[in-house]
Formats: sequence, C-alpha cells, structure tokens
Amino acid sequence: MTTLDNSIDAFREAREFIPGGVDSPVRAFKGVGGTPVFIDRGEGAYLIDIDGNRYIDFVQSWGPLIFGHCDSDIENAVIEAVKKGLSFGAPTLIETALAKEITTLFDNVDKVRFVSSGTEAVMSAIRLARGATNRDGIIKFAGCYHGHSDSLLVQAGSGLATFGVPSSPGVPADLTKHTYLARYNDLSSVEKCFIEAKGDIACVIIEPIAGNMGLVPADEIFLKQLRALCDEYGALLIFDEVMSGFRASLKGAQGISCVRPDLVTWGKVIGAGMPVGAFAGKASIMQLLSPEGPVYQAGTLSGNPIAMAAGLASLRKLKQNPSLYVSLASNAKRLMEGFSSAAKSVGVSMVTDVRGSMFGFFFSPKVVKNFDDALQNDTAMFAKFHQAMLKRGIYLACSSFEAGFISTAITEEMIDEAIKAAYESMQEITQKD
Ligand code: KE4
Repeated sequence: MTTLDNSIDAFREAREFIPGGVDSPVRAFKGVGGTPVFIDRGEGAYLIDIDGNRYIDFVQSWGPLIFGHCDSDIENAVIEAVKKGLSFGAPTLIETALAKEITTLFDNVDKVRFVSSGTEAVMSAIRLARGATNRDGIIKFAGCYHGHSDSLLVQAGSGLATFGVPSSPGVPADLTKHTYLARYNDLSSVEKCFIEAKGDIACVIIEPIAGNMGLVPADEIFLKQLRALCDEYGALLIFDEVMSGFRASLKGAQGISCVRPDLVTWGKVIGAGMPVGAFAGKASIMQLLSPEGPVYQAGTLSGNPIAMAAGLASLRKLKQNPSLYVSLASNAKRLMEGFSSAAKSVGVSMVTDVRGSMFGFFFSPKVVKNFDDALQNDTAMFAKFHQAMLKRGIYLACSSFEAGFISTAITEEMIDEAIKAAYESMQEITQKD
C-alpha cells in the first residue's frame, strides 16, 4: 500500500454529505479502525482504490460477486439489457427466466417473488408467514441478521453487532414485542419462545449458515429438531439464505442440509452485484401474495430487467459449472488452514470454518456455536490483523461479525499470497514494542 491520502480526503468530504460518510454502516471501518478505502474499480479478483492501491478482494460486495469483478459474461448481459431500456414497471420475459432457473433447482420451491434487497425479501417473507398463519409472533436468533426491517432489528448481527448495539432505537416496542429471541444451536431456547408466545408464532427465521456473527453454521441435528418443532406448532420455517444462497453450495444450505424450509429468502448472488432480493416457497403459500391473494407486497423496481440480466447470467454460469464449488471450497479451506497456521506460529488462538465459498475465522480459543461465543472473540486482535492485511493488499471483511468469500477469479497463487501476508501480519501484530 502506497498512500491512502485520496481516501482520507474522500472520507472527510463524504462525511459532510452522507451520515458517517457511507451508505451502509459496516463500510465505515468502525469495527477495525482507520480510513475506509474508497474504491475506484474492480478487476477480476482485485479491488483498486482511488490511491491506486490494489487488493485481493475477499468480500466481493459482501457476497454477490462469486465470479469476481467485471465478469465478461455478466457485463455483456447487462450491456445488452441496458440497450433495451432500464426499467418498464411492466412484466418482462427475463423475470420469468430467472424465476424458472431458481425454482427448478429446488423441490420445495414452486414460486418466487423478486424484490430489490435482502431486507425487502425477508420483510415480505415475514408478512407472508403472518398472513398465512394469521399469527403475529416471530422467532429469530441472537446474532442472525436479516436486514434492517423493524421486527428483525432485535439482537441482530452484522453491523449492529460490530457497533455493539444489537438492537436499534426507533423500533417501536409495540413491534418488537412480537419478536422472540432464541439462542442459535439451542433447541430448548426455541421451545421456550413457543411456550412464552402461547403458540402464537407465525414463523421461525434462521440463517441456516449464519454469516452475520462471523461464520457460524447451524448443527444439522438442530435444524432437524427446529423443523419438527415448527411442524408441531404449525409455524412456518424460513431459511434466510440471502448470504448463504448459491454461496455455500449451488443450493446454498439446502445443498448441505436435508432440512427443507417453508419459505426461503435470497439476495446477493442472484443479482450478481445489482439490487435483487427474492423470497420463495410452495405455491400453496406463495399464492397468498397479491395480486393472487390478500397479502400485499409491491415494488417499483422489483424484477428490474437490468438486475435480472445480471442475476440470470450469474446463475446460468453456476448451474452450467457446478464443479466450480469444489475449487471454491478448496481455496476457502486452504486459506483458513493458512490463517490458522499463521496464528499458531505466533501462539495466537484462532478457530476457522468454511462452507463452500464462505469462510470465517475468530480470534478465539473455542469453537463458536452461538452469538454469546462470537461476542467473546478478540475483536481488538481482529482489527489489528485486518489493518495489517490491508497494508499487504488483502481486503478482508471489516468486522469479525461478518463472513469472507472466495470468488472464481481468486487463483491458488492469490491464496498463497494471502497466506504469506497472514504470516507477516501475525508477526507484526504480536511483536512486542
Ligand atoms: P440487504 O438488505 O443488505 O440486501 O440484505 C439484508 C440481509 C438479509 N439477510 C442476510 C442473511 C444478510 O446477510 C443480509 C445482508 N448482509 C450484510 C452483510 N453482513 C450486508 C452488508 C451491509 O449491511 O452493508
């Protein structure tokens, strides 16, 4: 890294016109300190900032860019779509095409509705679950983040955990009283919520592979018992796969777990960097949605043809090359083994995990199974590591309550480079002054 002067100036100016200088809080680097680098462009596996520094990108816009930056197939699909117009507010063939590509992958998904963000997808899925069951209560898990809709900003992960404010002012108690909080990987805590709610639970929403308290996968036995409990109480089970979808495997968590949700939410990869979210499920539930049914949900730019073109190009490439996930997972595993060895080489505790192209690491001596465990990890050490790696051209998620990602543009040589940087960084952050 040469200098960050332009980013420093840019951040100063941005803060004059945008709260915190960013349009999404986690980008402000508050979790790791220092100045967020302002990005000029992406090139394959790389980000280049406005000072000309080049970084291997292990964030990929928080997951969407599984093919890295400026993938030619996706770029060409977008350019062709742009030439026909940006938006029509009317049905287009490409929405049906993407819906078909998605639904034909899953035996528990008949219909999908597109929206413009993961938040919107989850918010809509919750409303649909409440409409389908005529119940108000929802159960979520501490540390899971499902976007910033009111009912779900309770003990959430991601940026809220980063800033140590896992809930948010501005959310009426009248709303959050319907949100029951359980402990990830702990079935008895879920049973307590059902009992406390006297059965008035519309749905249980979970990140089946949590990526917003760091990477914390749910135990398969836990998911199976959760499924059975929802069936016992007549509540719907929602898998929030906005992050894990098409990342943990081609079918996301459902490609790893045998448990099937009633509704699933997606985002990120299905937009390939453009604003797309989606929620989906069996026709018997989805047909309750307006205009077929009474549950209202809408959006001016839902199914935007440019965003659909990007998502469709990305998804078709993934479906044509499912073996991509083998190399993505192999690179993720090798990277985590390298980080773990680098930590061990200086006597620092680190636990790591991988699910497909997703990876996570905690500066912690013990395996992380829930949000309480995650909160005990050494965030100060994480911040030093992040800064040391950034200096060496490695761009990691700027919070220990996030996940990392491998793209197909990241080569084995780049993994070696990141591991080498990890050894150097560990030496630097542990050397006695
Ligand atoms: P968006 O509204 O940010 O598109 O999606 C919300 C969301 C819903 N569900 C899950 C499981 C998610 O991970 C997200 C968003 N993820 C964060 C990263 N942890 C987005 C990054 C940000 O907030 O800037």
